[in-house]
Amino acid sequence: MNFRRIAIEPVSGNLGAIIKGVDLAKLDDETFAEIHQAWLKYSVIFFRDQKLRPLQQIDFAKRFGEIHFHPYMRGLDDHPEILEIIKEPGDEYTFGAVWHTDQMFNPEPAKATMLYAHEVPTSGGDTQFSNQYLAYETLSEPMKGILENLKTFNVGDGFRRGVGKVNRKDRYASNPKMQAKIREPGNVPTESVHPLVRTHPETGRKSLYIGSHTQNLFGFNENEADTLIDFLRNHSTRPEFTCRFRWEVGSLALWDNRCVQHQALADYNERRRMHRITIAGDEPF
Ligand SMILES: O=C(O)CCC(=O)C(=O)O
Ligand SMILES: [Fe+2]
Repeated sequence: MNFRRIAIEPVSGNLGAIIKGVDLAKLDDETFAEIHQAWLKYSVIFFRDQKLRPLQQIDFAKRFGEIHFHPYMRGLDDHPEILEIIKEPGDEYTFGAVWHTDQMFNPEPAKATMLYAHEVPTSGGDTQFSNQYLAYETLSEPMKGILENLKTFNVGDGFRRGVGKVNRKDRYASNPKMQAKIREPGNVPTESVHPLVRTHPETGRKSLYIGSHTQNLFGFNENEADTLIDFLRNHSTRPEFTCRFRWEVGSLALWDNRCVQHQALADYNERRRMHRITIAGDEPF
């Protein structure tokens, strides 16, 4: 596709692009169509210097599909579609600071996540993204053969692998503002079974579907599953599959959870405040 209304500046060799020449508060359908194509092509897109009120961000998000509401975190009082991600100096818990794909513990995970920066640290607090098409394509044929048709078991709280804190309130204890957003009752079940190799419903490409929520592989012994999961999590986040985004106030990122893992970097001790909207997705196949 030729891009006529937007300019594109890739941020790495394998995924991610900054889209230029666009004011997201005043978007026409033709420009949106190009943005959508760029999103499918680069898997994560970024915009700089946007000035969006909450309703304008919600309107842009709705162009990609229905809004997804987080199962156990509350959004803003006036705009429940928006979850404010906030970290204050002294907070030790950083939301999303491990490689993952959003809502993988959900039977119908959010297809996309949009993050819009309101306050950013003077340095640090970048976000990394990793291309899961490549993670799949670079596996050997015998390994692809083993992984084909495998199913993962995923949970919202890592009880066996991962963070090791089963109770959500405890997990968020060192970030009181995020802890206060946990819905009551906070301990709603968050479990899912998904294909380890999935097909993207829009691009038709296969990708690896794994992240920090993945606990087990069906049919394998625990140590077999652990070994494979460890290998795949390392492989799927190899530096050459990734890009890294430096936030500025007014930056907006939109990533495709069907083919991208991401992680927040916990390398700062200043206030950082983002407005996050997730878009509903379908059952992976
Ligand atoms: O704050 C970030 O950079 C990303 C956090 C995250 O994982 C998310 O918003 O889904
Ligand atoms: Fe995330």
